[in-house]
Amino acid sequence: MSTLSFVDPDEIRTQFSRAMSEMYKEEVPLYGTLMELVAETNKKVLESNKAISDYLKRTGEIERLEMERHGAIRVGTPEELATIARLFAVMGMQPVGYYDLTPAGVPVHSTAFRAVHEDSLQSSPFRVFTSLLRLDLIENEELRRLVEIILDERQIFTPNALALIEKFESNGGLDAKDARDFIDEALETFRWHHDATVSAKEYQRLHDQHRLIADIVAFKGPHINHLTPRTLDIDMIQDGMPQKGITPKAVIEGPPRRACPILLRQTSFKALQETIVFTDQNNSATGNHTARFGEIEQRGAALTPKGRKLYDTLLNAARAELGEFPSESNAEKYTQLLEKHFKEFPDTYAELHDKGLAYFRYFPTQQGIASRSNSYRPSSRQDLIAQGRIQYEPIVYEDFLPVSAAGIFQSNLGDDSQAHYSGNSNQDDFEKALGQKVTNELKLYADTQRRSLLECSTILAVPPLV
Ligand code: OOG
Ligand code: NI
Repeated sequence: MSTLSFVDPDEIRTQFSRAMSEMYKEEVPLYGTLMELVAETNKKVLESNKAISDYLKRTGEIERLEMERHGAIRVGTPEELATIARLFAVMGMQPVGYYDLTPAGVPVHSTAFRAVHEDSLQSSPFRVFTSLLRLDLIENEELRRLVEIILDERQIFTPNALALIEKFESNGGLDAKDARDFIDEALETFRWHHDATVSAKEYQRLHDQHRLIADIVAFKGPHINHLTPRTLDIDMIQDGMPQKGITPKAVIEGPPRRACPILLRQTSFKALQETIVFTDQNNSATGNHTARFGEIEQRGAALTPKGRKLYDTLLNAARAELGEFPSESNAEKYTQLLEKHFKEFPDTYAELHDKGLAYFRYFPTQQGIASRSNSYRPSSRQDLIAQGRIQYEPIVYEDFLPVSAAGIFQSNLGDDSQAHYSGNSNQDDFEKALGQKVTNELKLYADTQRRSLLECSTILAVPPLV
């Protein structure tokens, strides 16, 4: 078979992300309402803020804005995780980063499946935050055994999805028809099923251990539990939600509002209570389950290890001074504390750049191209910047933040479910389950930065810049 007839994995991901959004809008109508609010807000920002709109046009981000979203799923076994990795690979998504959620009392560890090259991210930035249940943290042996038996019996992939994954792997791609079928079949894994696979009593036992365990174990598959569009002004969304009949979580996770956004700010609306049917019930006798919600994010610059260290220090300082978990009752105080502590974090792109706090992409300027000469020997990239031959823009942070993710989990599990796990972070176990190593996200940003510098040196005909 010729590779010419294969559909580009970036294209499969784009279409899959769209199909997933359509399905979720139907399943959770409030997500549709949230999408409308995001579209209205982004439009307002683009109309009133020329600097942002110019910036998004310059970097091409304006084209991915509408498509921008991430989702999240939770799987139960190493086998499910390994097969999910193969399914996402068909769409050009690789596991990036390792997140340990146990310090926040959530018995999972996670990665994010996403595209890794800047060109692929540009065509579709769709990511899926994927968590694996840590069965080793369930202390009750009998319950652990029950979980194993239930999970052993389920198959979360359709036979056709599995066949198409194999076809992709052996042929190196899928043609147009197979790609279309693959999207339909893959979607089934993420669909909501209102009939549980356990009895009411079993559900209660799982739920009593941890609400998340019931969500992972009691259903036919790892239903998508939220989808998240990207907004240009998350504070405006947080304030606008109640007017649309949406209840936001108490605080926005991540850094405070800034002139130069960094990393990721997130908020969500609380999970909905949904009717489910247990195996020992029928449609007239039903139970309830709370799991699915909507989230919104605002993304900013990716930070270098030095920048990230400063971020973690300031965030921890603000939280330590608050002295308790951020909640409705201390939300205002938390915002003030964040703002106070983050005054230490430089808030101009020039400082973020010169102090090595964030990653940047470099572009040759018109002037640089016009004055290109083979005899010019710059001593550093700072020279070229000072002479106006190259320019830079921050690289968007494509990943997640463990403290924020924990806050999102918690707000949707209810505040009554704080558990304490003594087990430690176990990236090795996670990678064994996954069947591969996760990519270090910082390396990807450094690679993108380096590639852009090399491109500048080629275009400007100067020796390779570092
Ligand atoms: C995942 C929560 C984390 C995020 O955006 O940080 C997350 C989950 O609830 O399964 O999605
Ligand atoms: Ni999320």
